[in-house]
Amino acid sequence: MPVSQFNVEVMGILNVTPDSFSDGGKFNNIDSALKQAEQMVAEGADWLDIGGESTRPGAPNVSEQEELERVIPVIERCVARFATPVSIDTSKPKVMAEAVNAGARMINDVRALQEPGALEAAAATNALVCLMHMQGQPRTMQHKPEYGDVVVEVKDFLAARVRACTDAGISRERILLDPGFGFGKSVRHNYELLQRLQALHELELPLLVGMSRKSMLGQVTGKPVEQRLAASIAAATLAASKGARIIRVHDVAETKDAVSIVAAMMTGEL
Ligand code: PT1
Repeated sequence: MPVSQFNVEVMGILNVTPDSFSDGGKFNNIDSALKQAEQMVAEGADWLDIGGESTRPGAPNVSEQEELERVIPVIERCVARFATPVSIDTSKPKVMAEAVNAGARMINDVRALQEPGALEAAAATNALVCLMHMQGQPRTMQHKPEYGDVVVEVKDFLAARVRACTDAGISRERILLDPGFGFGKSVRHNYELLQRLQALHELELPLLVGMSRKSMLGQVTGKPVEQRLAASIAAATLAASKGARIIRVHDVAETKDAVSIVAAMMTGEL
């Protein structure tokens, strides 16, 4: 990679999933999501990734109506209030369309536009599209993930999805790729993907990666989710040094500092 092309963006995670312990209803959720967004913007987030469907291992499905009610009001308010571009984390065509209509600039789909109507919905926008690899579905994906060569299989899958996108009228300039850490992968699979992340550069598209607080970090450090900051920073630093373009994280300020050190090393620009 030419040093002049080195730049890493930090994407802040904004989950808009209901708080079952709060009886304040949807207003409370919108309010607390906006407070969180405001903090991530102040910390220098380059993107806000807004999602209303949890896709972590074991998570249940959410209805279209529920997802729309969770994310659209938050996207509208973030777009109105902040200059930071917004990404919508969804697999549902209707949510993609309404989110972009509300001002979202990236469609981040952990199912890589494989749901019926998703390719067409994305093609009808001019948003960026992040295509992620997942083996199986969130509810069951960690049961027994198996691969021949995980890197080859992820790369072949992503190449096929890029082709499906370009066939549907989504130009390559709009596409980012994500290996999908923690999505139907054993701890060994995840670290092999991280070690060989450069192999995905052969597809010649920017990479987005998310390892923040994930169990692949807990399985090495033995720490619960609320004590994975240092491991998350290490993972972000490694991904940045291997040329990832966007790092999706919970802890924006800390990750910005970490990737700024990688950038200083890679470019010599201080
Ligand atoms: C991701 C990602 C995402 N991750 C993109 N979008 C999640 N593009 C949601 C665990 O093992 O990596 N890339 N949207 C969150 N998913 C997980 C998966 C959360 C695994 C936790 C784990 O702990």
